[in-house]
Amino acid sequence: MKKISAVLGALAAAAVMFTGCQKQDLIVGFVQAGHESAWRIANTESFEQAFGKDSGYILDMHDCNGSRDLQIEVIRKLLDDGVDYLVIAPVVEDGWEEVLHEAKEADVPVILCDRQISADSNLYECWVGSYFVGEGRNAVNWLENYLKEIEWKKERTFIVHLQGTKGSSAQKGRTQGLEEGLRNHPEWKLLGFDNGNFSESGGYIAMKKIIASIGIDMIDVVYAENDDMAIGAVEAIRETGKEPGKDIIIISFDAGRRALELVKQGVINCDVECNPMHGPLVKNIIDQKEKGIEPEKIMNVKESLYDITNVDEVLETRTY
Ligand code: GZL
Repeated sequence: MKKISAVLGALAAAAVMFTGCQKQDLIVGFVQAGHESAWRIANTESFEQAFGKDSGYILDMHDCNGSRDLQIEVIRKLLDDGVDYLVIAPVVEDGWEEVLHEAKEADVPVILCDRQISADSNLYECWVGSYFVGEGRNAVNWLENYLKEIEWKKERTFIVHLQGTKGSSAQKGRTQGLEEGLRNHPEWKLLGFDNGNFSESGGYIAMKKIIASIGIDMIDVVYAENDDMAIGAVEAIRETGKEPGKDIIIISFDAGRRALELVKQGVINCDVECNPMHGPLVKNIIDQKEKGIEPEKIMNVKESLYDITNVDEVLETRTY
């Protein structure tokens, strides 16, 4: 009799232990591009909030400091560690096939956010991000209307182009938008361009180099592919005594708070929004997948464009 009660007691203890134990939190490996801009910091924070305590997930985030090769190295380590999901914000579009095949073989779902990659779309569940070509087209459309509005009289409009990280889909899309504008407007001339790698110092140095080579007086428009480079360019222009936003039209992308303040002050004339809040969208995708619901392959985020006429609508509520 004693023996039976001992066995029953052990079974009961096992049952309590089993039913009492928590569902293990799923581990989400987040392979972040870097920390190059205010946008990127806001993007990281959106993941830290979405996958925070009591979210049911553990976020294992790695800042890869602008290096695609380091991202690939981190992905292999996370696969070895046995993550349940991989979220990747790729630095550039190329070089992903091999490591994504490894993730597929390990049966670890991959979700892309922010920039895109040039790999077989069967290698990842979905992509969450912006329509970068559309952002560029919106900026060009704004410039067309603005030049009409101010009754621009010059026969030629000379544009300086500050490019973001070469080979990133944000750079490729925004550059395509400008290139289409230049093709459609023979009176617009690309006076100079340089790459500022989406950073403030990069934008400042690139702008200084262009001013040194062509002179400040020739420049009518600066098309900067993100706020940080635009802010750097504004500083370089101010050092010449010219007034950015008045003597030179400044176009930017991201629409972060710091740049929107400059839009309000008339220093940046147009800021095309690029929404960094991917964290909650990606968490929802994983929540759905855990319920057996497959995500849409492409999920574009909602975005707008701000200038002096509508910046007040967003400035007070902008948290990043
Ligand atoms: C756009 C993102 C770009 C931002 C930059 O989705 O990839 O990278 O425009 C950021 O600010 O550095």
